[in-house]
Amino acid sequence: MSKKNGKNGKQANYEPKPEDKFSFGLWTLANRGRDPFGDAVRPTFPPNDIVQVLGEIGAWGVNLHDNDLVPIDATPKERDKIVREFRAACNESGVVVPMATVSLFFHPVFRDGAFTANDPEVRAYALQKTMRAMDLGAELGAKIFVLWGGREGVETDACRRADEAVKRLREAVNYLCEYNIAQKYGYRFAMEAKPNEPRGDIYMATTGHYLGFIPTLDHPEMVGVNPEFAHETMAGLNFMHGVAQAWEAGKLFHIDLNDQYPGRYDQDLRFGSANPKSAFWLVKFLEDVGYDGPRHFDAHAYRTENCEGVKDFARGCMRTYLILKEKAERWNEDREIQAILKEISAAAPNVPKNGRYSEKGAQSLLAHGFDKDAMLRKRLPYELLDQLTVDLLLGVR
Ligand code: DIG
Ligand code: MN
Ligand code: MN
Repeated sequence: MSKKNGKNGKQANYEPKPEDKFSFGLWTLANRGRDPFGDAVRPTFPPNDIVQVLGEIGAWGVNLHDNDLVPIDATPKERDKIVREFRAACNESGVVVPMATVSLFFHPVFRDGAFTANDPEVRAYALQKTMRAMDLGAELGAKIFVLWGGREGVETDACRRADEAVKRLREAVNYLCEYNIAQKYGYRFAMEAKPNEPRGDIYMATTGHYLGFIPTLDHPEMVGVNPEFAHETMAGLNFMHGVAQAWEAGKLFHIDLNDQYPGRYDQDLRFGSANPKSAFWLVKFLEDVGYDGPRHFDAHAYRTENCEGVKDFARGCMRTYLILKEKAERWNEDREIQAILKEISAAAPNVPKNGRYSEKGAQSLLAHGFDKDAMLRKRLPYELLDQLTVDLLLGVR
């Protein structure tokens, strides 16, 4: 792709580097374009070939569900051979495995959920499968384990009480935290929310639900969140706000980047392709706070794409992130923008400070006279501030 002028007129370089920490799930490039109304349009893309392509296009990491790599009924011998060859492919391409996860949603046995299923045998199998997926991830060097409860939900609430589902989920996560400790894997668990699809309603529908759930666990320090742009957007939420709250709580353990038009099924679009302005505020936040985790793209190419188009999709995710990262740097250096920020945050003299409560402070606050007319005269030039942002994003500033 062409290089445009970047910061200070230097040739911009939007080529990804390992230090950008861009990662993709095997399932993203392997997506063959099936949807509920149509069959696959692309050939299978074997894991070891995906790793090679990721290395070629500058990605840092590759992530996987257990069965993205090892078929569910593989024998131990077959499993070990597959893992050995995959590790060799990763070493050959210089691609690392930062995150592992488990498919508790594809096999029909999970049709009623996994950890929250009504059948205790399914719940037990879900635990066993997850433990084995943790073993696999640890073997590949992963230190983050994502849990997405895609089937943990209902079409009818006649099937179980919703608080019983919470209890079952807590029991499973507590158990897996103990397994993590016993095995000395050093995982941090990242819980991923989604409001619906494939179930009519999914428990723990948003990142906020998980932030309320985590403190009730036996090992809350071991558990964080993996917010996904598309999922929070499906719920009609401002994605960056949820990410900011998770970050502020020390719980942003991973992130799933993609894009999504509101009010639609989970589109998992190329990052920044639908809402570049929302993507900008997200990238700006992650870079401003110094987020050092993986920039993971949980997305896939349009069904209309061929194999080359899948590479275009993956390059586009990383390119857009780097373009928006540069825009964020320029926003932070823009004199007019920064002057407005300084003005709108300025406090009039002798305004009582809020901060922590004190008897003296409270008395002073209660005694203070507020001149509401003077407060109303303070301008809030947000239209100008936002237009300057739009100018910058549209490349005319
Ligand atoms: C879907 O958004 C989920 C699954 O693909 C996976 O479990 C998780 C990992 O990022 N995202
Ligand atoms: Mn999704
Ligand atoms: Mn995801």
